[in-house]
Amino acid sequence: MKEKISEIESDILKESLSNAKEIENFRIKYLGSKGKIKGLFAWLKEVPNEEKREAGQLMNGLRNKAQEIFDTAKEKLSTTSEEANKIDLSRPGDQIEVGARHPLSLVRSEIIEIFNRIGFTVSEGPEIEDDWHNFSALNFPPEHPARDMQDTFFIEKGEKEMALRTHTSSVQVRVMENDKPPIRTISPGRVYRNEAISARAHCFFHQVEGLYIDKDVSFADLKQTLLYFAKELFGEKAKIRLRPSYFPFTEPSAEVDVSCTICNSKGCNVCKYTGWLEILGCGMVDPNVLEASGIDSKEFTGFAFGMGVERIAQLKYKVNDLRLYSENDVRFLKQFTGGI
Ligand code: 2NL
Repeated sequence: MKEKISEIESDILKESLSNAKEIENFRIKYLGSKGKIKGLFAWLKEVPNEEKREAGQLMNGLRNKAQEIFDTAKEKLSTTSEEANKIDLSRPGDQIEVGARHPLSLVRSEIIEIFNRIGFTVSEGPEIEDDWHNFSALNFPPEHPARDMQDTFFIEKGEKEMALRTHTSSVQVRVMENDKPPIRTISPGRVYRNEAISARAHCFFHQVEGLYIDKDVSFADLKQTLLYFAKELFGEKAKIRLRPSYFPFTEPSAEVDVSCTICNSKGCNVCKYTGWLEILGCGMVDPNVLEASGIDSKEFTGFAFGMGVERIAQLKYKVNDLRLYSENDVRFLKQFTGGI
């Protein structure tokens, strides 16, 4: 009997009690209702009377020892995990970095707001277009260079040959096909050109195009609308000038310059000492374009214009490399604050 007790005692001392599972196993093995110590007490009946007293004391001692080892291990475990979970509420919080809006998105919003104020709605459409909406409906002749693989990204989509839109005029064709005049809308969006990437060119950029169709819309309406736009965007002192130009979808067509806001038209390296900055292209919608979309060109006339958001943002924020817009370098992006 004594041997059995000392054997269990030495076993107890050898046990490892470093985690909750081991501690629980210890309890079951020695102190539980089917444990080894309980088993010893059951034997006590068979111990001869003269030895009972001593055996009982030894067993009680063993049980108390096991209980003590168990209690100490359990307490140690709970204090260490409590220690680890303790949160120091007096510590300062982590700094949360506040982002800034992308310059292109700031400028796009500004352009949209300016045209919203004079009744233009916003229309959007697909970036993958068919030939009709991107070229044919816009009066591009079949052999026009823009239809070349070198200028446009073509993609095969099922039976039909599709292309990444090269301008958002395609969205406006859809508007003309679906709505009746008067139409007064702008279409902001991403457009694609098959060009080598450099500081001055990228294979995608962002446009805002505008379209106004009604009875008796004239070139004077176009000029005044664009003057209003230039003043809202660049300040009350801004002047505009129009130079004759050519686009397949407008006739007559013009390119619009705004007086250089950087040097007050005195001449600087941004305006290349001309005092003027080119900001957009425009013109009266070609009657062929109106007819292609089902609008009677004898009853209605319209003007249209298109501008590059990168170009306007470049002038506003003096960005000298187009690639900065799409590299997502935080040192660049952090510089534009226009509210979140
Ligand atoms: C530019 C020039 C322009 C248009 C876009 C247009 C749209 C329709 C009909 C006629 Cl549906 N014209 N858009 C007109 C003239 C110029 O963009 O330099 N864009 C960056």
